[in-house]
Amino acid sequence: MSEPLIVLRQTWPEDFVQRYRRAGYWRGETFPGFLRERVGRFPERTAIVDHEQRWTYAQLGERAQTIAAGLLAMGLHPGDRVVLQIGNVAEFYSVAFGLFLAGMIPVYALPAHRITEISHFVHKAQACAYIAQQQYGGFDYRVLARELQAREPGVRHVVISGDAAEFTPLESFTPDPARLPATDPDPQSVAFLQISGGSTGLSKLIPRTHDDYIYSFRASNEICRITQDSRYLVALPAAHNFPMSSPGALGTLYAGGTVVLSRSTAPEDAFALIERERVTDLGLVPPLALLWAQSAQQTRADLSSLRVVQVGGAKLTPEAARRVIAGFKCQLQQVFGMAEGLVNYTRLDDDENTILNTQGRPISADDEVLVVDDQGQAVPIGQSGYLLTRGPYTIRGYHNDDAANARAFTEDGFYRTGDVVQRSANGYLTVQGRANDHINRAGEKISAEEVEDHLLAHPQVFDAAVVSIPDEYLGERICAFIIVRGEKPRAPALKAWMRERGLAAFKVPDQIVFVDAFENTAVGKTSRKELRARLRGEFLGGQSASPASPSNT
Ligand code: OOB
Repeated sequence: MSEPLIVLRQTWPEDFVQRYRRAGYWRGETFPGFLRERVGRFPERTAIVDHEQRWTYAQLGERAQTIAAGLLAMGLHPGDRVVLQIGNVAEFYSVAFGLFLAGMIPVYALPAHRITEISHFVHKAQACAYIAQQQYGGFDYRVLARELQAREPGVRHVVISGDAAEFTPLESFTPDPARLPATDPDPQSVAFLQISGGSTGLSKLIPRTHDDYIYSFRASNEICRITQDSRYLVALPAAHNFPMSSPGALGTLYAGGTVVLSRSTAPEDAFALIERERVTDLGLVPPLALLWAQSAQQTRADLSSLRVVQVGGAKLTPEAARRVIAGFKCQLQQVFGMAEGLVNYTRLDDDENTILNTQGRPISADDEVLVVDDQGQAVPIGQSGYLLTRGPYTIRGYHNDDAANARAFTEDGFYRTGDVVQRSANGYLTVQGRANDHINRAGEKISAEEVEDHLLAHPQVFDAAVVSIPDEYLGERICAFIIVRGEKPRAPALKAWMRERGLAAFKVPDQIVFVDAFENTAVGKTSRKELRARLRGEFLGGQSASPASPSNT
């Protein structure tokens, strides 16, 4: 007997649904329809380049259909949530589209996530399957899969690309068109769950619908002038919202262009690909943009195909922006976005001043932006305030998380982004900082609270406060202040212990400072927020911020 079909929905009020449809944003497109249409229109064009592998649109379509049929044959059902953890390889897209064709809902994990995060996603999404690679970046995901099944009995299916050991090999699936659902999903249903940066505590799951997400990259294509001649390089993790849809790989496929995958972020590897594939567009976080820009000035590789370098995910200072332009000798576009929705771009025809000094303006005329003070009152143009937003591709709530929703959304449906911004008279935003204690480490978002919770589980840690410290290379680095209990652990041992707990390496503190006490803080009287602010202030007053090593070891 088949289980009832679960359809996840987003909760836009009906008047907004009507408005977004009337305006032509939501056109009733779905991911299966998008793929089918492109396969029909561009069968022989190259969709994806991954090392020596080149897939045409027809081949991408066939792979996706085979995967959909294989998953259904295994006993998965439309509506099932499936955690997907695949790096920058072609299968990322065949599996994602395979899940869409089967009516299933991918939950996009990053390759850096470990058992702690993956278990949390499974739990929150009530996922029944996990799809990963045998190995990526030197890590064996079958080990993670074993631990996952031991911890989460609900994960009944594991599919592995490559040598699958005891699990189902992705490559064993065979085509069976008769198995595929006869109808496409409801365009307003949830297509996938994206991972939030996690400003407080653990990451939340972001439900994006077919209609809203397709609108976001269709409109991004227009702003970024992506066409079938575009060749877009994915160097950031493919599962991240920026290289996925701003306009990213999905925008490029929507336009009939070519997606080029890089497994490496080293400039020499990427430059070889740019030259070989005549890459036209790419997106980077600021530290990588600066590193690549510097190398671009010395490289012998031919980068003349580059048209636009996008930088986003963390603040690009005006000076850094200048260096990016000088290094790449092509157009810079700043991108200020969030997986919850709102994306801002500087426009390709903006003047230099705007491109250097702002993080752009929203995609849509119906992106409502409020900049407010502590009391929720709008601040005058040009003054700093908290950014709130609602619009045709910004979620109205996280998946399965009433407590987070009460904090993160206003009663009338605005998302509290947690960003502090200034807005100019013509609607451009300049990011000033964050309202909450989340750390933006080279574009990776880390919750101070989550890291503190892990540290507190260590037997020799009495108390811990985790703060962001400005860092020349990373933008911000993670610093943990620790009061020990009993014998003082060695900092490297403590870091290794955190990694062994199965935590993504990017959350392990870059720096550990042992202190005797958190002075002046009567326990229970000072909020963690104030304590973190004070420690951070003392630290910065006491010593200058020197660059951290880019690795966490
Ligand atoms: C992107 O998405 P997320 O969900 O990883 O992180 C969102 C947060 C923003 O709220 C903001 O705090 C920060 O990342 N951020 C920026 C920024 N772009 C993102 N802060 C300053 N300047 C920028 N340009 O990071 C993301 C999603 C889609 C496109 C681009 C980035």
